[in-house]
Formats: sequence, C-alpha cells, structure tokens
Amino acid sequence: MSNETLRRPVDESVGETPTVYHIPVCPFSQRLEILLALKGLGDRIAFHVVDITRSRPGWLLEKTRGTTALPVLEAGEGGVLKESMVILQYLEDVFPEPPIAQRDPYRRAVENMLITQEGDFGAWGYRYVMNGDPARRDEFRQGMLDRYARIDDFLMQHSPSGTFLFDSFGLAETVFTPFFMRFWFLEYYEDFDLPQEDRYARVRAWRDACLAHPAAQQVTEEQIVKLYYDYAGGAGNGDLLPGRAHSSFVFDPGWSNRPWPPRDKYEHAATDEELGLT
Ligand SMILES: N[C@@H](CCC(=O)N[C@@H](CS)C(=O)NCC(=O)O)C(=O)O
Repeated sequence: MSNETLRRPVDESVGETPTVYHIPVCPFSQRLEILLALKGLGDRIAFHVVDITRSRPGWLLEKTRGTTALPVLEAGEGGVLKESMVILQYLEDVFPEPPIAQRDPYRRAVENMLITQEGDFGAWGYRYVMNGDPARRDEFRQGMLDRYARIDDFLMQHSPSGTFLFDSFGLAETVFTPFFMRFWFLEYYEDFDLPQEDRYARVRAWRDACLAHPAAQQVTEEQIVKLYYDYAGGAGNGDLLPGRAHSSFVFDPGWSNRPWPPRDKYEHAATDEELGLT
C-alpha cells in the first residue's frame, strides 16, 4: 500500500468514517485503493493497517466474528463487509460516479466473465512462487503461461485492438492489476516472464498498460520482492520459515532499508541477517 497508508497506526476509534482494515501489500486491498483512486475518493475511506505477522487483535476478531482474512470494510453505519470483490461492488454502488464497472448489461457480463478468471489466475501464481520442488518448476511455468494465454484469447475475442477491455481502465483492470504487480515475484524468484510470442501479445499489452496506470501505483517491485521473500520459501501469511525469527512481512525494519534478497530460492535459504531483518 502507499507509504502514507503504511504509516497509519491501527486505531480502534473509527467514528463514522468507513474504514478498511487491511494488510499492507495485500493484492486484495490494493484493489480497493485503485478503485478509490480512480474515483478520486482516496480521502473518503480510512485505511487501518493490520500486522500479518501477529495474531489478529481481539477487537478486530469481534468485528469479523472470528475470521482473519482481510480486507474487511466497516461501513459508516457499522456493518462489516468481507471479500474484496464484494467490497468493490459496494463502493461502486455507494460512490457511483465516475462509473468504473460497466453499466450496460452485456458489457458488464463480458467484464464479469473476465473477472471470474481472477481467482484461478491469482492462486496459481501464488502456488508457483511458493513451490519448493525444482522438479515441478516447468509444470508451474506452463500453468502460468496457459492462464495468460486464456486471458489473451478472451481479450482477442472482446477487445482485439483496444488497450483495456473497454474504453478505459475499469473494473477488470482494477481486479487483475494487483496480481500483475505481485507476479513481479515470479520474475525475480522464478525467472518467469511472458515469452515474446503472438500468443501472449494481447495480454502483454493489457498487462503493461495496467501496470503503468497512474491510479495503480500503490506498490513497487522492490517492495513486493522484499516482502514476499518468505512466500518464495513456502511460508505464506506472515508464517515463519525454519531457522528464522522474523517474517519478511514485519514493518520494522522498513522494506526500503533492507537489501534485495537472494534470487536463488532453491539453493539457499537466506537468514534474518541476510534479509536485513535484525
Ligand atoms: N478472497 C479474499 C482473500 C483475502 C485474503 O486472502 N487476504 C490475505 C492477505 S493478502 C489474508 O488476509 N491472509 C491472512 C488470513 O487469511 O488470515 C478477498 O478477496 O478479500
């Protein structure tokens, strides 16, 4: 998330301002930030940071009735909403102008068809980076390429010559861009990128336009690569890898003060010292 967001403390007193409880650098939270940026509403919602390396505080578990996944939105009237796609739609309904989702029923259906691919696309990329078996690298690489090819085919059908799915960066782009950014960890730790082939040309153009959009600049490649080191070792959600006392997701020391991690995750497991975490 933006540096400003990262500096915001966890605070129980939310008043009447709708508040998102989120984990910094979470792709599902970045979706919300992108939508609000597109609408020029960044200051209408408060973002409260939650540390993924610690147990959820009791007051937050009370709000969520025991579930731990974030983001959640505490709406002004006190109701708690979960699931980023649900929250996106809620924000789109509450703040309808400018529209980010398609309004025409057919166009909205096309947009939703693309969006239904996001779960499998994101999950595969995370499984790929967390893989610890060198013998399975090709399988994961091919699976990632197949998923990009499927999106390419969809875009060739519905938007063969445009940049985005429709006229401008919309809901599908809001949903996918955080994954395109997280998948910088695949470039770094798995040496993965889309081959320069026609089969991927349309999705490459879409991805590159998404990555460059001014409303989607809440995180950097350096931040992702450093924070997700532990995912590359197979430990997600702030869990600790063997021999380590600190997660790569800790707030202190800040990510910008740490060295770039070693790339070779199959040969070497970096220590806290090497990662600048002590
Ligand atoms: N389907 C959920 C996924 C949310 C999710 O997995 N969030 C992660 C952070 S990126 C999380 O909270 N992980 C910790 C946990 O589930 O306890 C959504 O779209 O909001």
